[in-house]
Amino acid sequence: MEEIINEFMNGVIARNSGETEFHQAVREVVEKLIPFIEENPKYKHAKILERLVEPERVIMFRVPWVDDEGEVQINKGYRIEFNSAIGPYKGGLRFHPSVTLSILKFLGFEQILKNSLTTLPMGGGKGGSDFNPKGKSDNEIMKFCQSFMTELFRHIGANTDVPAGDIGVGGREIGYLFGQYKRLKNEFTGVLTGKGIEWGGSLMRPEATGFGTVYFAKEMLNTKGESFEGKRVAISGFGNVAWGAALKVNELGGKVVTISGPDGYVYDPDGISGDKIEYMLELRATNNDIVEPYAEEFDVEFFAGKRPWEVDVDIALPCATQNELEEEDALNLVKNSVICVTEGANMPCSPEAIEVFQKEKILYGPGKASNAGGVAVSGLEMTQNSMRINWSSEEVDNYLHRIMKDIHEACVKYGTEEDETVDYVKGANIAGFVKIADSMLAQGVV
Ligand code: NDP
Ligand code: 2IT
Repeated sequence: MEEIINEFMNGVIARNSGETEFHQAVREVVEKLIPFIEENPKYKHAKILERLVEPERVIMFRVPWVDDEGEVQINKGYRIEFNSAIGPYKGGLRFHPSVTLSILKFLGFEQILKNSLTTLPMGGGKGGSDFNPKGKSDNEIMKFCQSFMTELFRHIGANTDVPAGDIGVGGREIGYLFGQYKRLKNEFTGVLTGKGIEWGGSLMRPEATGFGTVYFAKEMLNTKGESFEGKRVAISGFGNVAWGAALKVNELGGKVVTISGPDGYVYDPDGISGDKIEYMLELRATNNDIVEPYAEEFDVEFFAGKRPWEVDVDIALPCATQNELEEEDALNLVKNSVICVTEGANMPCSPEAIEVFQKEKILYGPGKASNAGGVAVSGLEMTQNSMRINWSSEEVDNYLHRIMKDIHEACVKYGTEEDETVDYVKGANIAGFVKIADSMLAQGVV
């Protein structure tokens, strides 16, 4: 089996040279899928996997704009329309200086399987720019978004491709992007999700990814007769996902003791709750991208240049970015008897870290399953837009809760091993794949 996997990966690496994050994401998936496909030859003969790793369309474009000093700036813009077997392309936009084609292809690839897991009819896509929002004025952000949409608008649509937010793209950016789309197309449609409540957004969308991650972790803990009650929890990041996760952990009786930024992490032994969580929103809004001011504001310790995984906790929720939890961090968590690691971010744990967790039989939830709540509520926003009605917070939250439970069940169904433990990586990959693969088979060689 190892040989077949290596041969497949060699092909992927040769055709997508230098795209290391994309290779990493594909390897994680095919390691679990190839043994399954070998047992199901119909997928093999139709070359479903070979087709799955090739995006249907990649759009790359220039984004020129003028900054507040009157200087011309040029960024790269991208949209990866990866797979439309089960619905219109769907996935976020990331604005961050680290954005490359490789990063967006890894995210778009993961999104195909994630969206399938949500049970909603959404294909996979991702986009973004190497634009750095750090230190930019509101006017500059608007100018950039308008220029970005001036090219993107011709490729997207409510039934074609529906972008949303990701790192560096929140409610403000979606507003500017939507305004420009509407102006260019002269139509008011659900072409983006994460919109404001007054103009077509869904209640609970800002909370959805973090809440969903914690609902998923709750289900995982439940398989061991455990819960969040009284547990110490390490969260990384201080953005949208980290914020939602912190709120829900508190509601379920857990204590959040860390958040982090690119500058380091803060350790708050009394717990990050109430006003302190609201302060996270203030921190993000400053556009300074540092978490240290939290430590000054609440008189707690700040660890410069360090990651929160060295703190003694029961549960870890990485919610910042890819490859932010590596082998050494995993060993630290294990040493401190962590019982559950659930990903709020996309691919935050390196392959070596995942190996540590799986070897030690620690509950490990991969992002494509555990952070699917964000895109799931995006799907519910699309439904509400189509119906031209708005659901209450309670209705959306009930849907979200049910979807996360269903995803957990699907992982258990496809990932339970002989010793009764659950390999959530295997479960998520196979459960997400089957629906896509069967749809691709039905639609012929396209
Ligand atoms: P935000 O922009 O709100 O926050 C991102 C956080 O991660 C910030 O604290 C950010 O700090 C930090 N971060 C980003 N890049 C790096 C880096 N290279 N090194 C260290 N820290 C970094 O984004 P979100 O909360 O929306 O996204 C967080 C994660 O969750 C991402 O992996 C995203 O793909 C994933 N996700 C998001 C969903 C959503 O609906 N928003 C849905 C599902 C997953 P800084 O900006 O200062 O670098
Ligand atoms: O990674 C993700 O799932 C997202 N950034 C959310 C995508 C979406 O379309 O809501």
